[in-house]
Order: sequence, then structure tokens, then C-alpha cells
Amino acid sequence: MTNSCSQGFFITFEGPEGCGKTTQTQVLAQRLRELGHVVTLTREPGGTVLGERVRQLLLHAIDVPLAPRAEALLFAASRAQFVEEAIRPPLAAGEVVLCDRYADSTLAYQGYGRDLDRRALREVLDFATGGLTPDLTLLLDLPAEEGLRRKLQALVPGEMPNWDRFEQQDMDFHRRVREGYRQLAAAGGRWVVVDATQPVPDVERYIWQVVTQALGNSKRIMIPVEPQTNCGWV
Ligand code: T5A
Repeated sequence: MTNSCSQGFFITFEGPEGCGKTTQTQVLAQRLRELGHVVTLTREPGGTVLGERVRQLLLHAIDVPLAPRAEALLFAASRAQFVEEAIRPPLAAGEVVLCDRYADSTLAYQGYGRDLDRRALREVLDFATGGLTPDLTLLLDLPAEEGLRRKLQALVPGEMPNWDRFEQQDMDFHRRVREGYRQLAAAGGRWVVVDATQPVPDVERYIWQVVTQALGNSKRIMIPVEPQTNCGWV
């Protein structure tokens, strides 16, 4: 099963650490709901009961050794469940689905960051997702150093950073991830690159333009129904 059965619109947000995805997905979800769209906002890794457990293992159980291929396959296993449980049903119901990270994160982090074979990874991703690709992918692009600096800045004074498995990687890893994303986005098509170094309102304004245009061009998008007020992760 691929995108052809989808009645909704699938938007993914990608980028290096601290690029502003959480900030922007929440604002966008709110604005779309105010227009009357039914919106599902979710994230990876996570988004399902299985996904939240795998997230714990992948990000926080840093005493558990994980070979790069094992890491990639855990993301893929979590994503297979995620697609069936959290993405296909709202798309089939005609909703707008906003997802904070999806399969491109595996290509950027495990493919470029960990230097795994990207052709093999694409096959694994295709199997895991059943070929479900986003309608629109927004790359929030900024230098790796800036994203990590923002995360440090967000700590309260005196708080020690509690870096997860990926945040702990060296700067070369994070630079490869950023460069990998830029190479993926160079394919064009569903990709739009957003300058994430700009202030939050400017980034928000640009994303709104891109999304409303993409929704307007979509022949699949539903007539808005009752405004939806619930928000948060599925
Ligand atoms: N991963 C994930 C893989 O390796 N492979 C995979 O297949 C998948 C799916 C997930 C990790 O897993 C890896 C990638 C990740 O390392 P996570 O905890 O879910 O980790 O975290 P991230 O997705 O990396 O998200 P972050 O929380 O790090 O950052 P966000 O959501 O991009 O950024 P946000 O909005 O929280 O903003 C960060 C800070 O910057 C400020 C915010 O206020 C906040 O303090 N900010 C700005 N400041 C200035 N200007 C702006 N424009 C700003 N926008 C936000």
C-alpha cells in the first residue's frame, strides 16, 4: 500500500538537533486547526506505545551498546508500527498529518551520520513504511553548532545538560547529518528548505506560505470540518 489510497496530506519536518521542529510543528498545527482542518501531530521516534519504548532504548539507554545497523533497524521497526497505527488511519480519514521526523531522519543520521550504506537503508525504509512517503518535507536548515547552542541556551542556569545518545555525538557527526539533509533536499520534489537561522516568527511565516500553497495545490485535501482543539503527541 502506498500514498495512492491517502485522502489526507502528510507533512514531515526534518533537520539537525535543535533546528526548531517542535516549535514550528506546534504553531502550524494550531493555525491549521483554527482554519478548521483536522490535524494529527506526532513524532518519531515515538508516536505509539511501541515507539515510545524503542525511543527510550535508542535515545536514553546509553549503557546499552547499539551497533549502527542495529540502531537503524530499531528505528525501522518502530516506524513500521508507527505508519500502520499513527499515520495511515488519519491520512485515510482525510486529516493533515504533521510529523516531527520520519524516514529521512534515518537516511541523515544513520546513512550520513553513521555512514551506513544508503541504498540498503532505502530498501529497509521502503519495507518499513510500505512505500508511504510524505507529500511535503520541510528541512529546517541551520549549522549543527547553532542547533546545539540553542539547546544549551534553553537550560536553566546551573542545569547540567543530559545529552541523549545522538546529542552526545561529536561535532563531525552532526555536521555530516546536516550536510546529508542538504544533499537529500537537493533532490527537490517534496523537499522545501527553510532557513532555520531566522527568528521564530519569520520561520513561521515562511512555513505557513509553503504549507498553505501546498494544501491549495492538493486535489486530495478535504473540506474543513469542526475545528479540533486537542493537541499534543499521539
Ligand atoms: N533519529 C531520529 C535518528 O537518528 N534516526 C531516526 O530515524 C529518527 C526518527 C530524536 C533523535 O533521534 C534521532 C535524531 C535525534 O537525535 P528528539 O529528542 O526527538 O531526538 O529531538 P529532536 O528531534 O532532535 O528535536 P529537538 O528537541 O532537539 O529540537 P527541535 O524540536 O528541532 O527544536 P525546538 O523547537 O525544540 O527548539 C530548540 C530550542 O531552540 C529554540 C527553542 O525555543 C528551543 O529552546 N528555537 C529557536 N531559537 C532561535 N531562533 C529560532 N528560529 C528558534 N526556533 C526554536
